[in-house]
Amino acid sequence: MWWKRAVVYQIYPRSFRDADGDGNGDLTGIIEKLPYLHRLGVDVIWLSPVYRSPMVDNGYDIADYYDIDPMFGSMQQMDELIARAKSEFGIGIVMDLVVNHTSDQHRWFQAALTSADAPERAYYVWRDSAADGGPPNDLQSFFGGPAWTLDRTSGQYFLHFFAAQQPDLNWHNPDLRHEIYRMMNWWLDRGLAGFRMDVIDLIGKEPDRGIGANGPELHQYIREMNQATLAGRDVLTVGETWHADLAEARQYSNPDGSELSMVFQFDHVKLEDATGRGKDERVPLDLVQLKRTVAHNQTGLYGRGWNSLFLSNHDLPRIVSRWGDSGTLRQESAKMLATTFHCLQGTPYIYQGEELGMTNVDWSDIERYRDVEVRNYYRIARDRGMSYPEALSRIAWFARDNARTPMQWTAAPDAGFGSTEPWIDFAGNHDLINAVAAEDAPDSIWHHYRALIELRKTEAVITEGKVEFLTIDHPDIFAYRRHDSATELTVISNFHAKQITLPEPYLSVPGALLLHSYADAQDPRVTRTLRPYESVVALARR
Ligand code: TEU
Repeated sequence: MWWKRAVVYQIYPRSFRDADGDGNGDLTGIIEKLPYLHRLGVDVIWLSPVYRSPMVDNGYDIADYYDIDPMFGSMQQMDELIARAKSEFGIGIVMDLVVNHTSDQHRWFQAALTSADAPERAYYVWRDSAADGGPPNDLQSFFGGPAWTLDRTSGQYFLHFFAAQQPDLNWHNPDLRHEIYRMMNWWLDRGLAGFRMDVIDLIGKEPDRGIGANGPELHQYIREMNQATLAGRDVLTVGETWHADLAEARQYSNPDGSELSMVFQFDHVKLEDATGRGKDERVPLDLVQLKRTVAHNQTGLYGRGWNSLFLSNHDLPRIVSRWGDSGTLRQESAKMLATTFHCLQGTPYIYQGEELGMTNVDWSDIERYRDVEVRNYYRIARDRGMSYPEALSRIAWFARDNARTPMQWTAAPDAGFGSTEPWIDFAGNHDLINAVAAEDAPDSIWHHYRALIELRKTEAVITEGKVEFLTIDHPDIFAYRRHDSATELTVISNFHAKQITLPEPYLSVPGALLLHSYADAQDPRVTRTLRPYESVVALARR
């Protein structure tokens, strides 16, 4: 279970590095940047999809699982990436596995459209219209609007939980499942280190009963998949499960290895759900609720499963803009957030640019956004009468494009991303925020991430130690202890922009300070205060 000690770096290929100058990132660009990732210290790259795709959802709509999209390169370059990452840098490649749905351009769906008798017809989910001729029921797409689209030729509707160009696969069909396992083995045999499984909690769907996530046969399929593909291979598997509570997460990450290594739980990034408000509303962070949520899963999975640790991905706005300060305290707040999550138990995931403290965009024109989800949201909101400024302000807060602007390598006009106009605009601050500047500055966010990764490699307590949450009701401080028989590590973070008095119990925290979110590293036990976003790690040997 090497993945318990691993740190994963997520690459969104289209926005990472454009080596061939077509405005889109590519595999050659990733190969070129392997030394950078090695200097940061990561063990695994999770590559968002690079398969052949019409790019309605930037590769999450796959037209051919056995081919690389020409936008990204070729199968030969993919093999080269897998081989060189491993042999030159000891880095494993985890591919995105998108098997809840395909692209409507996949040959299975094309065959299904051509003939209602084609075997592939049963790979998808078809239903007759309701009595009024409308969709079979009112299931909604996660991208807005009905989850059913009419196929005029057959007069039947097909299911799509995402865009209409992403028809859902029917996992109840054994031939389909067999095809998926064959494909997974084909990739694993090429030397992959594992899979990140896109919306895997939807594969047990029962649309007639209105069930998307956590269907009755979900875990049966995961176990079957495990037996057919993963069993006997030492790989990292992580399920993207927006609907996994603690009980579900335990089942997926059962230490008996019958399902997956771990899952992404999203409770901590969708706290607003509990307030009944949407992700398009600027709900301030409820820190106590965040701590309760994290503590619930940390203690609940201890010894009974495994956590993933993340603050960002390609679907979420930039964390420093959301929970930190994207202005003057950007460095301090980004380091505080990273420290707080990286010292918990689990496998940490870093999303490209997070290690630089990249920020949200500040766009006042809808035309600059590229994401299908944003475009659908905009259309529906405007149809319902929302004003243009209101729609834009909401989009600026939640848009996935926030995370998808080109990676900021240098201060040059093209940000070192590539020499032509990129497919999506720059966030617009790479003169200040870029990898070259970050590597050059010893007190940068980048060096802080490097130090956190190194600390994980040297201190076993971070992987295995017990976790105990401290002053969970405190409105500003996120603090916890990790301990084993040899070591005690304490993290104390001020999550807010105001200076506070360090509460009494923390004055006697043992050990030397290893990490600090401020460049001038004062000891809060001496100053008796925590400055805005001040965060420290103390380590004591027993
Ligand atoms: O995301 C699943 C998912 O539920 C997201 O649509 C999420 O609700 C939304 O992005 C939050 O803004 C996965 C992929 O990570 C995402 O990029 C894909 O668009 C989606 O599946 C469909 O494959």
